[in-house]
Amino acid sequence: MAEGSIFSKIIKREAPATIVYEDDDVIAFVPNRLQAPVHLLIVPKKEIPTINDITEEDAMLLGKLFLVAKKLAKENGIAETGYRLAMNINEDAGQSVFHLHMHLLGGKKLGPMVT
Ligand code: D5M
Repeated sequence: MAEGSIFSKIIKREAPATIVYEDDDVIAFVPNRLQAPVHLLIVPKKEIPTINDITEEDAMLLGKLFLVAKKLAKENGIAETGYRLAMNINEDAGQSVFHLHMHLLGGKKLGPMVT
């Protein structure tokens, strides 16, 4: 399901995005609709639709997402003030792009998690 998603197109430079980080395994870019003053998406290049699809062999990759999140939070000046890392999984959580991604949100006092 992640094949050919908009995120795969961004990774392959077939769709535009403001990319703020990239290495062999992970890319991070600005979403097209900001939900906080600082809002970034941290995305594994591997096409994994949701957390339901991860396996043991993805453990290092998932750890890398957190390391990139930590670095980007620091770079954006929100490491100390606070930020939220969030993943939406499937319909009830409102997942709209079925290529695994972590939202990094901050730059203001964030509201409650469950709405
Ligand atoms: O989050 C999906 C996220 O993907 C949401 O922040 C919008 C973002 N998005 C969707 N299409 C694009 C493009 N073309 N560029 C940049 N960002 C995009 P979810 O958790 O699945 O609701």
